Amino acid sequence: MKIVRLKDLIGTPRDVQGPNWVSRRFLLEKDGMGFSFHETIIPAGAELHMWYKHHLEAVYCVGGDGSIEDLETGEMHPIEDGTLYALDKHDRHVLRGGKEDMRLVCAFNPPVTGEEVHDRDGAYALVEAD
Ligand code: 9YT
Repeated sequence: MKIVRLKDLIGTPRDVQGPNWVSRRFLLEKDGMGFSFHETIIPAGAELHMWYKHHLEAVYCVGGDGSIEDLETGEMHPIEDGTLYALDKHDRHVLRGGKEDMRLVCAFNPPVTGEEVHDRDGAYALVEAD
């Protein structure tokens, strides 16, 4: 059994920051679970264009607010505590922070290795994932 505490990830290579996001990677490919598991914070008012071409991702909001725009359909969906979105079609999307920082819990299949550069990982504006 593994026990992972957020406070022990801060400042380690599992604590990754971009201009519009912070992500703490609780579980990576090398942890052998078959998925990776992250907590991502999207600051209030931030905007991220993302496209995970080779990963499926489920994201569950546990705090704050924001929205997701589905770039395939043009639909906009509000996100708040208790909302999950699943990118089951490798959906291109725009994630926007709302009035408060948005706190998201994310799982990736296949798991993120931690070696991806952020644009390859789809987490940088307007850059395709690998
Ligand atoms: C919200 C979201 O897509 N989070 C993904 C995790 C992040 N891209 C990471 O850990 O690199």
